[in-house]
Amino acid sequence: VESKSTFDWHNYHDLDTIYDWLRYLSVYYPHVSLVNGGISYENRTILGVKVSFKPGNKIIFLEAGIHSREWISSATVTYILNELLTSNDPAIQTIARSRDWYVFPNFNPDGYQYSRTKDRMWRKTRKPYGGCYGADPNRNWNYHWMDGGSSNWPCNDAFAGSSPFSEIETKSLSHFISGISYNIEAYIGFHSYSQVLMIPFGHAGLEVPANNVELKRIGNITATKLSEKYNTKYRVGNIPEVMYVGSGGSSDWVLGTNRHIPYVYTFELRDQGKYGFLLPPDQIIPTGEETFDAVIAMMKEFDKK
Ligand code: ING
Ligand code: ZN
Repeated sequence: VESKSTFDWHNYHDLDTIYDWLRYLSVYYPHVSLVNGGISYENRTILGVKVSFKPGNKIIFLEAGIHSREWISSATVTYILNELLTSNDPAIQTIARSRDWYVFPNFNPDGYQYSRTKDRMWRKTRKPYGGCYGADPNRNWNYHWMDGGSSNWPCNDAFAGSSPFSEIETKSLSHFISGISYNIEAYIGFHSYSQVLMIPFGHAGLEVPANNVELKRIGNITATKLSEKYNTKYRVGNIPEVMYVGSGGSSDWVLGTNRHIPYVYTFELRDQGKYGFLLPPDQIIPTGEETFDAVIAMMKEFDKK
């Protein structure tokens, strides 16, 4: 591991480059340690970091890259992670150090590398299913599985898998999350694109969280903060309200089977379709800045309780 990092936010990076940077952080920052979320179908590690400044903190969990073509998702959480560790702003330092952070830039490492090298628009895992490849890792979680907005046809981009947790990635990550769930204050997922801040649930039952009103109130404050720097407008609402019905998503499982987790949100980052998944790299830093501002604003609302 190099003693100085050359990682940057002017371009998107390969999985190995992201993972090397996480390893670098774990060596040179005493509060950072590596965490292993499991192993992918093609035997890659699902690597994350834990940032812990003091014992007893609640956890903010950042999930990114579950869909491989949504490169801005991974880039944004690495941006946030870097800010948490390097910001000189005392107010940011205080709030960053008041939580433990689990950051996973690549929930779907096989898909990410496939999107980097073979098919830029790849979304799913890479497990073979007859003649087609991959299940949608955001349709494969075991809560209201196959209850709307997912497909049982393996060639479909929203293929739910052969059974709940048929994908080693979602199965192992669910175990990892279960192991820390009682300490999680907020679980925040990142997708692209559309500029919406989503609240569970995504399944067809039109279920809403017990604290739906509070989640919407905080969501609106978060979106307002996000718009301040670059005037990037977000819509806020339950998943079917602001996107579409989709079942078996990670956020449905996280909240549905861990009702003690107070705050579960999913961002659909930039843009609104001009570039879509091919968001130009010169938008990584602005997206990172506004999204970090938004996450901090959200946490300030958590603190008011
Ligand atoms: N959007 C999400 C998707 O998986 C979503 C929206 C989130 C649906 C959570 C269901 C549950 O389709 C993208 N861009 O992937
Ligand atoms: Zn997605």
